[in-house]
Amino acid sequence: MASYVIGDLQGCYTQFKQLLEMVDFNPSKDHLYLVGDLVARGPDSLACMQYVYSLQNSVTVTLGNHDLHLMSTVINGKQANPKDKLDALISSASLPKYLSFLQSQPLCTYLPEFDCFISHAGIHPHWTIEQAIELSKWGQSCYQGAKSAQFLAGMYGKNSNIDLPDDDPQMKFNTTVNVFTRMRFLTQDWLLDFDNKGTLHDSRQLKPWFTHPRFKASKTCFVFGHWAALEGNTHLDRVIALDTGCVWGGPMTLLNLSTNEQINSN
Ligand SMILES: [Mn+2]
Repeated sequence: MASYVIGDLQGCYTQFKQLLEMVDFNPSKDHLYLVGDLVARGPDSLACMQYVYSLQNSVTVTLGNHDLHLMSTVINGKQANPKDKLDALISSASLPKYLSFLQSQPLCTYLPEFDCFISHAGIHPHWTIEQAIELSKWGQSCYQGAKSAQFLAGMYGKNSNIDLPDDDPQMKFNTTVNVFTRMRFLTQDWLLDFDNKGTLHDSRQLKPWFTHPRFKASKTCFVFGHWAALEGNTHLDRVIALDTGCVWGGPMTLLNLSTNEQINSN
């Protein structure tokens, strides 16, 4: 049995299948973790969803911003942005089952056997693993529950705070979603910034979330996607960036959790 993590698919079905073939992925024995953003922008989001759905219990997805946006678009009956290239997926007769599948997936996961935490964008430096898992469960109850349309419609915007007020579920949901699926740079006070998606040296005022001292000597491994401009470089042993920008012409990257080996698609 092997466990693999693959970075952002974003509809790049060819490279996704190529990586699985390169490691001889066997869904009856192996487990696949996907860091999220299965869909949007790339050529074949429908094929990606079809294939991931077919893997069922052999796959775990930590949802990304594009996955949640797809959910929100469909559940709230909005038009998809043409640049997301989601028409074939949204007009598929199987869309309801794909949506239910996505709604059954978490925002983060922790694998004790590898001491490894996985989420789409990362973890806020002030959050413990336990707290992150609790927030993921709570957040999932929002996008899977009876008020999912409302929570998802209200998740947009650029609120930099990291408050988690129990008496304001929408704000708590937004903070949870923003950290797990949208975070890149943080301010000097470790608040969220939404305007920068460049590289490590773009800003003096802002710093990547993983530059907090907590991650420097971390035993726990943190795996994330979402930030193609990093080109897979965090300069930290235990913080692994897997979005290598396949949808922008780069490779797609797979991590073997048992060996720590990384493989790129062509
Ligand atoms: Mn993303």
